[in-house]
Amino acid sequence: MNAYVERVIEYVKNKHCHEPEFVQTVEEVFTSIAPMVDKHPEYEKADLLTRMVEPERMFTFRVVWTDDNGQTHTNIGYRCQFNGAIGPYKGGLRFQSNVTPSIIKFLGFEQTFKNSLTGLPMGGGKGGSDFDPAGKSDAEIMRFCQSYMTALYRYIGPDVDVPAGDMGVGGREIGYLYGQYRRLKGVWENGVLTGKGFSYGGSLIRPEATGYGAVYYLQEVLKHENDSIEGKRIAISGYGNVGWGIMKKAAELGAKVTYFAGPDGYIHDPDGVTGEKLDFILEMRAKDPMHCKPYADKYGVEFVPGAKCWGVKDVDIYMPAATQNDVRMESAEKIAASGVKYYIEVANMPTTNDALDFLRSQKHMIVAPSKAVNAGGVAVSGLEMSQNSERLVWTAEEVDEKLKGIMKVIHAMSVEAAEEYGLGYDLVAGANIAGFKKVATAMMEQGAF
Ligand code: 2IT
Repeated sequence: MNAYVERVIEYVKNKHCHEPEFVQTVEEVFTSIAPMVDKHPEYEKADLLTRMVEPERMFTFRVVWTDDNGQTHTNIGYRCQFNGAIGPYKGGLRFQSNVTPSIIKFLGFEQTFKNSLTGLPMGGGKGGSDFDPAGKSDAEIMRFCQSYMTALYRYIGPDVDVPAGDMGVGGREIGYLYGQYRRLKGVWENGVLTGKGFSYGGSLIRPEATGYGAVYYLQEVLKHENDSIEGKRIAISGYGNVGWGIMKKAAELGAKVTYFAGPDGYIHDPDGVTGEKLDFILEMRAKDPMHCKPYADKYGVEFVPGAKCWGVKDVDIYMPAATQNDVRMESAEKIAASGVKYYIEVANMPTTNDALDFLRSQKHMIVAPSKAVNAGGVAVSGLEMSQNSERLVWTAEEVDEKLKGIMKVIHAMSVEAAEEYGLGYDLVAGANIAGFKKVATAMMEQGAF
């Protein structure tokens, strides 16, 4: 491998040894782009790669809020403004008790290359808090969001940094965050956040965009293999916003999700999650996000407690759509042994590096990386920013058409980038190289800082 790339990976392993997820993503991305660095010796002189692994800025802040019983709580807030070379920092906020600086940094690093892949002018950022929204009342969520925004509002803006949702942050939270931003600034700057409600500048299709985009990307992969989505059976993990979007779009296109896994085990529904079952999932999740068993009870289908559906044979496609490091070596071995051809990552970094390398080495498999597959979400966030700055509203059809086009281009760019370096149909390397290229060029042209 390229010696400069090796040195920077060593640097990150040593300097950031307390940030395992961040080290993991840097190693994955930089291993992929090594052949490109071979051809660009000027990167080393400009120390481009070290500059790329250090966020432009990252800060923490105290978020204090009072619960419904009058008890005060203190959480840690984060915002990482990772890379602004190609546009304002852009990326979601994650509210989850396991959030650490390492998780925020890995997500911000991934976001930088993902946003570049969309072709839209957005830099990379990420933020969040170790606040756990599970079991909190609506009023508690509102007070937390108001306190969070009070700490953050000076450092963001439509041309500065544009947060959105991620796990634990949906339309409700974005509403409270936006309300507080507007109250503090006294201006109508709705381009400061994306994923807003439609009544105050949100884009149609944004809630479904990540799941829909993932299925559109899958269609491009199938097309490449002279295959089609019609009749395909899909196993996914996660049934949040993203998993739900996959279920819905797959059903619309004549495929079906026949397995889905949650925190308590997995469901096998051979008829697929279609029709009113899609509404039931929303209800079930709103009542209790930790259990999917009620689905099996309601529809009389199989529920396997405490297990993941990795390795089941009666599917055509796997789509991990839950969270990072969901698929480790042990699961990857089962997936490879199942004979299933398509492994399409959806959640950010759902596969450990050793498991990903193993799956990519399987001759019978095609592996697609999350930073390309899930980019439809942030792409529609970019379209929301465009609508906000132009003070106009696009129809659902217009947004959906644009999303489809963007997913097509992301797949085509990845194919082209991999071919340019003689790597064949390598969607993982292709996405990394294509995403990296634009950021690298912009940084080189803007001088050393
Ligand atoms: O991981 C992601 O791309 C997101 N959570 C969406 C980010 C965004 O700004 O829409």
